[in-house]
Amino acid sequence: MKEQLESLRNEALEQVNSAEDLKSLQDLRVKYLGKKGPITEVLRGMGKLSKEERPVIGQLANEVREAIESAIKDKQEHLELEKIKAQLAEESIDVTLPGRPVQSANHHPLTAVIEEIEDLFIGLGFSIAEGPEVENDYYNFEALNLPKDHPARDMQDSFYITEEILLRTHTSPNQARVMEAHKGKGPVKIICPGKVYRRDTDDATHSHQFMQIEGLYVDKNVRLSDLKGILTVFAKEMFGEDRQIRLRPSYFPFTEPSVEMDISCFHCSGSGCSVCKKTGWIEILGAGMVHPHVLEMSGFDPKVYTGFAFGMGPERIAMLKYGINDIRHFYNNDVRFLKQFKRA
Ligand code: 2U9
Repeated sequence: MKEQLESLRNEALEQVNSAEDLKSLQDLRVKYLGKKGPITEVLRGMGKLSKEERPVIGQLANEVREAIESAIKDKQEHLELEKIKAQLAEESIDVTLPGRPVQSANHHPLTAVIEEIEDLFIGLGFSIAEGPEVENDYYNFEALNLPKDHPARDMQDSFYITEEILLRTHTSPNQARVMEAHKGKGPVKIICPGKVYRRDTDDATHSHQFMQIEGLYVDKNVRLSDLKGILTVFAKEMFGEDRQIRLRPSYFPFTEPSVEMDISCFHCSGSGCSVCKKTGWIEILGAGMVHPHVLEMSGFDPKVYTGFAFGMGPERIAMLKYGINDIRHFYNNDVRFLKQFKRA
């Protein structure tokens, strides 16, 4: 019995020692220490032994069981450690690998130009005012000195929802709304940016939907020279410190007198090139003194108040500034175009 137990210990320890994984170790535990295992069997047969043999064999059987248990425990710890080490080696991260480039977004070039213009005018004391794109005939035309039969309406044909409701053809109706809300009391000093619509056929320089930025300053003693000063600051900030401006007489139903503003060519400084079509000057915007009748219709007394207004197309400004040759690029959302305008 003694020899049997000792050889059982040697056999079990050898097998535990050479176990290659946790599963075979578990099988060995069941085989040697389980209820149907050889040690349990020895302990169960103790009754058949003599009084003298019983404690000796009992002690030995316990020692063998403890030895096997402890060997299994040690081996289990060893195998678990090995498993973690293998896992760590397999899943290790090489922190020296270069990262994947992150795609950074940028503003749409039109948004960037509009925000640049807005910032400039905010710096000159103007506020931003936005209004509805679906307008009624009164604010879009009548309040701006374009009564129903006025020939200038032909140049601003729109998309009509009903006879009286249309998509606005300019941002001016919003200025009329703001003036009206001031109830005849100045100053009104606003910049109105936004989308406008015209029934035009799209080509490289026309679009049925485009952006406008208009400005309005109504107060006591506002003069054409104030308009000239503001526009000079604008031209220099947007197109370079050495820009000069010139005002040419023009006509708009809502301003009197009306002017068009040119800047000296930023490409050739006035000597004549393809950008300025050999004239030395580039047309930038339209402006004028608010027509007394327009002031009156929006609740301002033209004997007390005067005002200037101007309007420009941010697409045209952006096309000139960045050398873009087709207005449709702004609306096609081609990333190859859009990602060229990343600001530093
Ligand atoms: C009120 C009174 C007067 C706004 C003005 C212009 C001149 C002008 C065009 C330039 C190119 C629009 O983008 S464009 O098509 N605009 O030339 N706009 S004065 O005058 C106003 C506006 C509102 C109450």
